[in-house]
Amino acid sequence: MGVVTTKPACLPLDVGRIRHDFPILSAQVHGHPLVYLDNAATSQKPSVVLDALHAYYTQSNSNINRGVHALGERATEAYAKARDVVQLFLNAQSVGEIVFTRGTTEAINLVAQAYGASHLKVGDRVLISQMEHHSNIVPWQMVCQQTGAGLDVIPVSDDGELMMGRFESQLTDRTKIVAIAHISNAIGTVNPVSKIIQAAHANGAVVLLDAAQSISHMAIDVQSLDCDFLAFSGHKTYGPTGIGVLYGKAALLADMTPYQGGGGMIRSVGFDQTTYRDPPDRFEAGTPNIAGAIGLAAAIGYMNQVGLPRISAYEADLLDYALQGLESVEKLRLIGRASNRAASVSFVIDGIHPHDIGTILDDEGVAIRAGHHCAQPLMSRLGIPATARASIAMYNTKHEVDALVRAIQRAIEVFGV
Ligand code: 7TS
Repeated sequence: MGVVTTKPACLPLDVGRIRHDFPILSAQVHGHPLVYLDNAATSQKPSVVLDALHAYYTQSNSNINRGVHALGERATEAYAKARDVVQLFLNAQSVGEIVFTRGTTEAINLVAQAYGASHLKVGDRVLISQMEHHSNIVPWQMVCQQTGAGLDVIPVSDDGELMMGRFESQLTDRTKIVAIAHISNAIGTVNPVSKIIQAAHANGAVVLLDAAQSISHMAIDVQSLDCDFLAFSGHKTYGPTGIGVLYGKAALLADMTPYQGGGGMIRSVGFDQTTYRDPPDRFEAGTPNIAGAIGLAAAIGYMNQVGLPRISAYEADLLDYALQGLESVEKLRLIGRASNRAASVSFVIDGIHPHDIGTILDDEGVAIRAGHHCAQPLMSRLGIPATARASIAMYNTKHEVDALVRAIQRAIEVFGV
């Protein structure tokens, strides 16, 4: 009789192998091995991304969509291929739904101006939350000022969760746009975005999902989520800075007028009349970040190879370990206690300013972020000016979390609190 073996559906992530792929992780800082826990600000880049950038600039560098020459064709093809990679990654219906931008911030501004400015009028409402990053607040304030629409804000509980009961009553037939973070950059709350999207659609509103903090931590399928727009940045997803993505449903993009004009986005230009190309070109005026798109495609290829379900499982375990470690530190207070959380953990220690915590940790080679995390309204709600924040990526280890906890203990000793 043969022996039946069952293979685990998903082998655990091999962090040792992964760390090898990121050259910067072997750096020393102030005589200590680098412990990089500032991934919510930007992630480090694997060699495949660095190599893709190098190969592009050494073998294919050229402008795109104009060329009769070989390099121009190569660059054009590589840029188009990068868009295909993003389409598959998000499971968008077509490549026309993928607009390359400078990052999340530019993608949100694009929707605010190219959709919001022409669809909002006096009396309409835009609904955001109290835990948004400034880049999902200010563009909406600007377009509300332009159009006479108003801004509503879903409140956050003491635990750092959206108050969904309030959301349901705030959502009315005057709500035209709901713009919401998938994961809070400041406190790591994972928001119930499927519920929000369904409720918004039932009220006739479109939904923009700010996926800046979720895209490298969980698999996202825009068709099953049914979000109307989604924004993310390449540099937080193991890719280069200066490149990001706006996903928009084809029917919505087709109905939007561009908010920037220039080369590459036009069909024909006359002094009396100019006509625009179809999306996505319509929204990509000027020479785009060609190398950035190619680097982002390489980063997505890397994440796909490791597998987002595997990354999520590994990071969930690591985050639990970090929460336990931090909770064991006397005098440390965790900020944000959402039941569903990922990636980032914020804390304060009474008597030590978060910037001082950050400086002492840096002396030990431990990189975290201190400040308001571009979420000042959330900080006000929680009654604090700032926090210290550790944020993880797939290459972080329990050993590094131990180093974080040790460095915090040292900060407490130094300040004698
Ligand atoms: N939205 C969220 C949720 C973010 O976390 C960030 C950046 C942005 C938008 C803006 O992204 P950008 O790439 O366009 O700048 N968040 C952070 C952070 O937490 N620390 O540094 C940047």
